[in-house]
Order: sequence, then C-alpha cells, then structure tokens
Amino acid sequence: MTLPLSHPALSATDPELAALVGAEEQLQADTLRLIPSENYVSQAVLEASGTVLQNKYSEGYAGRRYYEGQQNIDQVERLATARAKALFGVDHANVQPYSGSPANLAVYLAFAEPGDTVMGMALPMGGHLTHGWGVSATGKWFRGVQYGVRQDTGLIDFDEVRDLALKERPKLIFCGGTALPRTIDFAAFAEIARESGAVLVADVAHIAGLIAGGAHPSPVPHADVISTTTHKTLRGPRGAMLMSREEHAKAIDKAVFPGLQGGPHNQTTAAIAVALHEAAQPSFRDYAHAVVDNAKALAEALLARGFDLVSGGTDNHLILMDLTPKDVPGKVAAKALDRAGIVVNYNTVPYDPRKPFDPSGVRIGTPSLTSRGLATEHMPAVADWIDRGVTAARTGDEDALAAIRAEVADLMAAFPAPGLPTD
Ligand code: DSN
Repeated sequence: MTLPLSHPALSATDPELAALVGAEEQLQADTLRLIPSENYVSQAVLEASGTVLQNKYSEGYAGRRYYEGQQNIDQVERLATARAKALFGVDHANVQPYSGSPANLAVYLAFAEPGDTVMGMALPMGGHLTHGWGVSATGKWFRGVQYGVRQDTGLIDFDEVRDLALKERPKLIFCGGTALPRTIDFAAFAEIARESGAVLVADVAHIAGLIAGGAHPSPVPHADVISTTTHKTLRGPRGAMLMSREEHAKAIDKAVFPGLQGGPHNQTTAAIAVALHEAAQPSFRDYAHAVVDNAKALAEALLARGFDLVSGGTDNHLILMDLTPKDVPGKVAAKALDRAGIVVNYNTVPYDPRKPFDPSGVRIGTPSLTSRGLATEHMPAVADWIDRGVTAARTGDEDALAAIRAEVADLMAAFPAPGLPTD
C-alpha cells in the first residue's frame, strides 16, 4: 500500500529530505519491526515533538530559569514531571535528560567520583554500555566490575552478584539492560545494594511501558534511582527521565543541569508529557499486557520450530535467540530478514564465542507490532516468516526472502501503524 505524500512545507523547501522522510514512512508501514527497543509513537506525540516549543531556551528548572519568557515552558515541564511522578509513583522526576546514556552519566555525576568502583551487567550478557562497560566513558572514568548470567540457565545468579558486590563495594549498582528476556528482581538487587552500601540504579529503559501498564513489577520502592528512556515500550519521543526518592532529588537535578547538560529540549519534554498522559489511560494497560502476551506466544512458536532462546523463553517484550544450532551467524540472519521485510538486530548471546560485530544471536521484541494491533493469533505466522527467513539466509535463497517480504507487506497493510500518513 503506497502511503500518501505528507509534510507539504518540508516538500516545498527541501524535496530531497522530504523524499527520505517519505521513504522511511513507507518502510515503517510495510515492514514487520521487531527491534525490541523501537516502537511507533502516536500522532499526538509526533505533533508535540514538532512544535514551536523547540524555539525556546530554558536552562534551569521550572520557576528557576536563566532565560525569560518561560510562561508556557514552565507549565509544560511541570506537567511532564507531575505525570511521571503520578504514573510511576515516585517522589521526584527529572524529564530533562537528552537520552538514556546522558541520563545514566548524570547518575554517576550525582553519586560517584571518577575512579570509583561501579557495578553493572556486562554488555555481552545483556547489560548496557553505560553500566560500566570498558569502551564507554563509564568504564573508562570509573572502575567497572561486571556481573552476568549463568551459562546453564541464562539467568542472573544473585549469590554471584552478592559475592561480587561485597568484595568490590561499588558506589553504584545498576540493574536492567538491553537483552534481558526475564523479569528483573528489583527486591533482590536492593538487598544486595543495602548489604554492600551501594546506590541501586534501576535502568528500566526497555520495560518502562510494561511497568507503567502493570505488566512488569515496579522498581519502586526498591531502587534509589530509576533511569529510563521514553521511546521504547513507553511509546514516547526519544528522550529520558530520572526518578528517585525525595532525598536524591537535589543531587539528580544538579547533575543533569548544570552538571551535564545545557537547555532542555522543550519540544521533547512536551511529547514526553503526552506519552505519559497516554500511558496513564486504561488502554495502555491493555497494550502493555498484549506486548507480553505476544512475546510469550512468539517465543512458544519459535521454540516449536526448533529455535534456541536464551533462558528458554521470555517474561517480557524481548526474545534473544542463539542461532548457532541453525548454523547461521546472527548478522547474516539479521541482514537476510531485513531483505524479507522483518527488521531485527543481531546481538551477542551470553558466553558468545563470536565477536559483538558478528555475533551468534538475534534480538527481537513485540512492542511495535503490538502498537499496530497484531495479537497472539498472528505470532505463529511471524515465527514462520522468521524460520523461513533464517533458512533462506543459510541457503542464500533470495526468492524465498522476496516472497516473505510480499506476505509481510500484505499483513502490515491490514494493520496501519500509529503516526504514519493515511488517506
Ligand atoms: N540502543 C538501545 C537498545 O537497542 O536496546 C539501548 O540503549
């Protein structure tokens, strides 16, 4: 289905750029997007993020700015902050971090000194770069010690985490990550943080929407600080938030501004406010539960087709597949699936013998397809496409990939995506 042309002013001023935006809209309409950290925002979120609020500088916080003319901006930021506090049940929210990595860096600035020991899950085990991994500033400027998952279960071994924390005495312990298919036990992490005297940071970027919708346990009241992006399961604009108990509010605010950032991106703050409003509606609870139901149904359908899933399945929105038994490297599979209209990302699996740029696994998730209205009854077809695509990747069968692409586009045409142009 060809989407109508949109963005008349952009087309008139810069047809070259407008054509690229149009092509991206068409791609997002026609393909099955399975990257677990992506989503489709609503038209309302898109509109808020494209407003004249972006014309305004507003360094500081509501009522305490370094620029005049904040009559409306202060209200926008107060609205976003109040909605975040209400939705997640926290004392304090800072909605200014530009994205997840700056948000996490602000946590280091608030609670640690350069050279201090910090602890997080290793990136190849499913953690995040900013949890102290060596190539990141957080691993270069701090002494990162890293935990992982057990090789036999794919699950976190809390005895191991406790032993490491008591031995290393980190200032910060991060829990959460980017490739964790299982429920995070925030209470267990909190106990370890308490015993070892660390500040517990729950990085819930991937699962913030599930938490808001009641489909994953909340880190409140276990974590000292909660860090999240706003654009994954939460279905907001590309941005981030830091939340905490009142006792940490000043330290966090000071670290974000003036510690790390200049003026907040007010158009993003507005779009975050809209996303938080949407996430507070009863329909968002249905969405969050449907994301998990779809992921479980997809995991079952993949297991039935002989796929090896890290930890044996999923509790949330995300599935991590080790393609070693299928005899196809993750990157080869991901690129073939892309040609078949199925967008995934190649990913390391725990204890991966291959390199991160050419790993054994593929990471998939259900937030985007659920936003389009696909339900559990569609998951066997999705698993089938993945199975046929992975087989075609191994045999080099481009015709099979083209056939899948056509079938995918047919189904996608029946499920229009939020935020994309319609007739
Ligand atoms: N890049 C994000 C993801 O895809 O999980 C994490 O920051």
